[in-house]
Amino acid sequence: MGQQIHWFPGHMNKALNEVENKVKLVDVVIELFDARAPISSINENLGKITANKKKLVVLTKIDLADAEQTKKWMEVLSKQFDAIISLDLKSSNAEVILSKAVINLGKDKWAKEMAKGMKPQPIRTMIIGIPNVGKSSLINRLAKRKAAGVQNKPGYTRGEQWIKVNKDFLLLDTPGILPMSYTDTKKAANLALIGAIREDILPNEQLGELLISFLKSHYPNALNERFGISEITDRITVLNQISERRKVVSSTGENDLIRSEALLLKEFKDGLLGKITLEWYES
Ligand SMILES: Nc1nc2c(ncn2[C@@H]2O[C@H](COP(=O)(O)OP(=O)(O)OP(=O)(O)O)[C@@H](O)[C@H]2O)c(=O)[nH]1
Ligand SMILES: [Mg+2]
Repeated sequence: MGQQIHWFPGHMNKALNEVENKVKLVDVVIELFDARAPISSINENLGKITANKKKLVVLTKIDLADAEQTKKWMEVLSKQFDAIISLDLKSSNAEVILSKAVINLGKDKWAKEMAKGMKPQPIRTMIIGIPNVGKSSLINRLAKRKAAGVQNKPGYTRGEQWIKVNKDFLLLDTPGILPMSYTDTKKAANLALIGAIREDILPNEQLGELLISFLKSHYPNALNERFGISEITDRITVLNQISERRKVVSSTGENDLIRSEALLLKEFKDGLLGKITLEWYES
């Protein structure tokens, strides 16, 4: 697990500089973390750039995550950031919950403006986060428009724009950023497993091994319902079981473990294996 993984497509690099400039324009930074891997979602480059801004963390995709772990992470992360909420983007009150949290963080600014005899100005915000974490979905939700530009692949958003969410709250759209390199292969693997970076950044065998051994230790029943695997053993056995169950075979009739592994990874990423959090809070 010692290898370093580099990831710096041109637009990601550019986006980091753009965010640095845009951050200067806002009062509150809304950073999205995927609830299935909240720690791997923390972007250290972004943290430095946004250090002197109020930070509201939003855990996304809670419908795909383990509710018990989400609860624990909410508690833990609330001590590290100015505020934290979790959002189900399918529920109707996303805007109300977010607006309340933003206004709460913007109150200092309003007090200062009023002290100067000014009319309180809308709180300016921006949404940031790793690719595929739900930025466009949330922005579309807040802008009350159709889900244009929402894609289940990393690095889709490239442009920015201001949106008036309500009279108190303005929002700037910004692209997702990733750190330029990973010294931590485990984090990169978690991000690949949840679809936040391209899977081919790591070999499928490595992702499969990681996922299967994690499920074995943390969610031993996770492969039962979809694949009829009542006891998770080792990777090769599991892949053979999937091949047999789903009839994933080569032209010569042998189990196709490569395709079975891809299938497993895809079903996990799509949330078909149940509510699973890859990073557990270890107290
Ligand atoms: N299950 C579930 N899926 C979600 C949620 N939020 C977003 N998605 C899905 O996740 C995928 C990515 O969402 P986007 O809103 O495009 O994410 P993004 O952060 O804008 O992605 P990039 O622009 O690629 O960086 C889409 O398929 C969404 O439908 C959520 O809360 N739950
Ligand atoms: Mg987007």
